[in-house]
Amino acid sequence: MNRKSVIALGGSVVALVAAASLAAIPAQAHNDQSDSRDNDKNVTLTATLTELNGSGASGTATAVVGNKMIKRIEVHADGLTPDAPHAQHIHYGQQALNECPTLAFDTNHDGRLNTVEGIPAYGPVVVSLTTTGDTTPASLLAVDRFPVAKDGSYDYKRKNIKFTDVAGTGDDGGIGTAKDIAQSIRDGEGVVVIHGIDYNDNGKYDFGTIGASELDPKLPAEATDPAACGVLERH
Ligand SMILES: [Cu+2]
Repeated sequence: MNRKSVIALGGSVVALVAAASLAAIPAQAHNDQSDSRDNDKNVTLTATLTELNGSGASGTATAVVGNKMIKRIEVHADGLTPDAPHAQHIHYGQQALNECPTLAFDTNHDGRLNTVEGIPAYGPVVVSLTTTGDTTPASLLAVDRFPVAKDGSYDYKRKNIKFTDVAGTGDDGGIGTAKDIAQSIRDGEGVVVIHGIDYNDNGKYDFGTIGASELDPKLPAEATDPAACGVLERH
């Protein structure tokens, strides 16, 4: 072996060792010890929202989460049904995949994903991103307190949203505590979902094409079907 090839070999060993130690860093960063130390520290999360159900909607969300609170959150969305309210939530469930659903989750094979069909992917609602008042899952369908998409877009901001205990989001589908939910959101398991699609393009949510919502028979399914989705990831 000549001198040049020995140097080349030595170089690749160094590169390999460097790659191995780099690979070890993210694994350490995600162990339980470092997670628990995050409790009193603000973590910034961002989501890229992409369309569901062929809505044509897209957007971004940014949240700063510290302790058991969302210190601030912004959602910017466009391509939505114009001049209509859009329910928006953070979804999470210990038993969910904590991802956005694909059409594979369309369990009744009707070609559209309703909100309930998406729950195995994104989990139940843990925060209602309303414009005023209550932000708990109790407000998940408070259509008069969600942003209205003027010309199809909106910019939403809100501060100091407290996490609460939420039934169905914990171990074995039991109660998830505010603390555990906050930690899971900080760990990148929260999913932002924007709802509302005018499938038949008649300028309003109506019962015409797809009937009533599986969540509330008084609401059209057009008002509640998911239109955009993105995972709140930490960087
Ligand atoms: Cu939702």
